[in-house]
Amino acid sequence: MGETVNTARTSAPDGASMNAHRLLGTALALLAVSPLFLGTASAADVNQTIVASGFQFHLGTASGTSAPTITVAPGDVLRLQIENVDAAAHTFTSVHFGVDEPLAAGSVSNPTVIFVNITTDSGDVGTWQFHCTPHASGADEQRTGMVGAIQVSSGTPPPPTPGFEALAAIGALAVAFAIVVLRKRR
Ligand SMILES: [Cu+2]
Repeated sequence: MGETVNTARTSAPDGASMNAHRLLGTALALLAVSPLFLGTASAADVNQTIVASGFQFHLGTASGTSAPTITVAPGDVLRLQIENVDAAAHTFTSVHFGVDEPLAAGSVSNPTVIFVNITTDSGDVGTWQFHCTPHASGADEQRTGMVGAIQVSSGTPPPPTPGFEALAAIGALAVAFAIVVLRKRR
C-alpha cells in the first residue's frame, strides 16, 4: 500500500520540477528580450512653445517658466513655436545649433510667431543655450539675460529606473511562479 503512494509522489515532483524549469526558462528569456523594449529610446518629435515676453523667454505661455531648459533625447526633433508678445524686436539665436532667427515686435493680441525645428543627434549631448542677441550678454553657453537652454540627454527618455523596476518585477513574478509550482509538490 505504501509503495503505491510513494510511486505517485515520485512522479508528481518530476512534473512540477519540469514546469518550474520551463517557467524559469521563460522568465530568463523575457529578461533577455525585455531590454530591447525597455531600453530603446526611439527618436521622437518634441513640440514646445516658447514665448518672448517682458524681455525673457518663457515656456509654454507668457507666464510660464522663464529661462527654461527644454530636455530632449539624442535623435529627437525639437519643434519650436516661438512667439513674441513684446512691443520690441528679439531674436531666437542658438550658436550650437546654428539658428539665428529674428522675432519682430508683436503684442499679446497679435503675437509674432515663427517656427524653428532642431534635429539632434548623439553628437549634441550636452546643454546648449539659446538667447536673444540684443538682450543677453556674456559668452557662449554662459550668457545671462534673455536666455534659455536645450538639454540633449541620452538619459531621457526613458529614465533607467523604470526599466530596472520592470526587470525586477518580471524577476519577482518568475520567483512567485516557481514557488507556486514547487508548493504543488507537497
Ligand atoms: Cu530680445
